[in-house]
Amino acid sequence: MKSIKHMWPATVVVLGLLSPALASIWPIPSVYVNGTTNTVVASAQITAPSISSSILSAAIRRYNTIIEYESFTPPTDYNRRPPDPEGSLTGLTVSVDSNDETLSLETDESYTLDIPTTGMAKLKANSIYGAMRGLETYSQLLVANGGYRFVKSTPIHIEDKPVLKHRGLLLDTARNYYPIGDIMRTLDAMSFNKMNVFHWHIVDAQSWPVESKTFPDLQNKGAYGANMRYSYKDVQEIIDYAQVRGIRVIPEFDMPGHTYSVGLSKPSIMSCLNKQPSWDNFAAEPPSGQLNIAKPAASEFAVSIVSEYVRLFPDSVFHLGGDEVNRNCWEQDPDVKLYLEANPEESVETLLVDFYDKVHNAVANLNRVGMTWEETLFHSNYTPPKNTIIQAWIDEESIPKTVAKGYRSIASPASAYYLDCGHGGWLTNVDGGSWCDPFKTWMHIYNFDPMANITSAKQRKLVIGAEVALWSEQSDATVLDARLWPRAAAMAETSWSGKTDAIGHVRTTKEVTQRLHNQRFRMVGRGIMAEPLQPLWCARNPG
Ligand code: CP6
Repeated sequence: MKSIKHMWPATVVVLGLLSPALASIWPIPSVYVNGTTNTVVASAQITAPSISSSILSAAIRRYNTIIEYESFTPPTDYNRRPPDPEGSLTGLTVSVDSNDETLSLETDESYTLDIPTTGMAKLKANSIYGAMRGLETYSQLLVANGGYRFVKSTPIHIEDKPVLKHRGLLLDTARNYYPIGDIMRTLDAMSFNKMNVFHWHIVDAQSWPVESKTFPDLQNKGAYGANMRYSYKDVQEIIDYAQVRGIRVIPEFDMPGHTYSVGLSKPSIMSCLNKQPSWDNFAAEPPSGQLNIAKPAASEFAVSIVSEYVRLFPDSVFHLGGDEVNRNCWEQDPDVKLYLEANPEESVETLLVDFYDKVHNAVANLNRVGMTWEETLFHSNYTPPKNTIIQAWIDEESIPKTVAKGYRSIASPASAYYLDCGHGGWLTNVDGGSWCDPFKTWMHIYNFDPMANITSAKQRKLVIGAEVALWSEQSDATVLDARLWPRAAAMAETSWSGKTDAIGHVRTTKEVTQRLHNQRFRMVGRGIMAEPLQPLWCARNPG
C-alpha cells in the first residue's frame, strides 16, 4: 500500500482510537483514514455499471433498500449539534475484479472503500463477496442528524479484510424448532456483522426435522410435528438466502451419538434406546440412543446420510458431529457384546474408529472436507484425514492442542462461545456455576482470543475460524434474537478485526462499548430484537 500519510494529508487516525462519534462501524475495519469534512448525502444510491453477478446485483438492491429506509442516528450522536453541511455525496459505484459466485473457505472478502468530500464514493473488491462486506460498511457510515444524512469526517479511505476466514454461528434446530423466517432473520443479522458461516446443527437426539428422500420416515417419525419440518425446498431457500448474503451453510449430521431420533424409524440399527430413568449412564442427554457401531447396517446408514445430504448442501465442508459418544451404551449392548465375543481382537474402541473412518471416507469420496467435534481427534484412537477441520469446544486449550497436531481448528470453547449451554441445571440437577456457566456476557465473549497460547506463526494460521453456538435446550424462536444479539456480534468483531488494532493495541471492552451499543441500535432498526447493553442515557452521554 502507498503511504497513507502521503495520500491523505488530513488527520491520520486508527479507528480503534477514534471517538465513537466519528464513525460507528462494526466490526471495525483494519485500515481507516479520515478527514474533517462533513459530507451531506445528496444521494446514497449504489450502482454497479459492469457487474454481471446476479448475487451481487441482489445484494446491491438489498443495500439500496436498507439505505433508503434507514435513518440511523447513533445514540452517541443524540446530544451533539448536527455538523455543518459541507461536501456532497452523489452515490457509490461498485467494481469487482471477478464476478465468480463461488463461495468457500477460500473466498476473498477484502475490499477498499473511498468516500470523497464531494462526488461519488468508490467500492472495489476482488470478489462479489468482498463487495458485499464493503456495502455493509458503506451502509454503516451513513448517519442521520438534524434533518440531514451525513458521512462524517470525509475523505474516508478504508481497507479491510477478515483475520479469520470462518466466522460462524451454530444454531441447533433439533432441541427446539425454528421456523425458516427466524433463520433468515438470523442470516440477515449475521450479514450486518460480516459473519459468513451458518453451521446448521439440524438434527439431534430429540428431533429430526429435515426431510430425507432416502429414508422419509426419519422426518415423518422424527420431526416434532407437521409444522415443525424443513423440506428440501425450505433448505434450498435457506441456502440461497444465505449465499446472497455471503454466508456458507455447513450442515451437521451428528453421528454416532445424539441419534435417538433415528431410532424412531430405524430401531434395528440402534443401541441403548431410551434407557429411562438412568439415561445418564448411556448418553449426554435424554433420550439415550446411539447408532449401533457393531452393525454394518448402522455405518451403511451413516454413509447414506452423507451421500444424500452432500447433494442438498453444496458447501465443500460437511460436519459429521462425532461428539459425546458414550462407551457404556455400547458396552452394555447385547449385539455389541455378541459381536465382540465372536471377534475378540476387536473392541468398542476399534468399532468406533471403524465407524469414524467409514463416514470420513464417505465425505472424502464425495469430494467434501470433513468437519468434526474435537472428540474424534482427542478422545478416540482415530486419526482423521489431515484436511479435516476440528471444532474445539471442551476446553480453551483444545485449540492450541489441535493446531499443534497440524489440524485446522475452529474455536468454539464452551467457556466463551456457548451462548446457551443447556447445562444450567435444566435436567441434571447440576446447580448453576459449573464450568459451563449458561450465560456469558458480551464482554466475556469479546475478551476471548482464539489465538491464545499459540505462538508459532504456522500454528496460528491453522486457526481458521471461530464460532458461537446456540444450543437450543432452552431456546426457541421466542428468545432467539435476544440470546444471539448483540453477544454474537462481539465474536463477529474479534474474528473479523482481530484482537488488536493497527498499532498493536489490544482493544478493550471499555473502548468498544459505545460502538457495540450503536450496532445494537442499528440491528434493532433493521428488525433484529437485540438486547440493550446499558441504559440509553449512557449511550447519549458517552464518556
Ligand atoms: N449437543 C450436541 C449439545 C452439546 C454438544 N453436542 C453441548 C455439550 C455441552 C454443553 C453445551 C452443549 N447440547 N450435539 C457438544 C458439542 Cl455445555
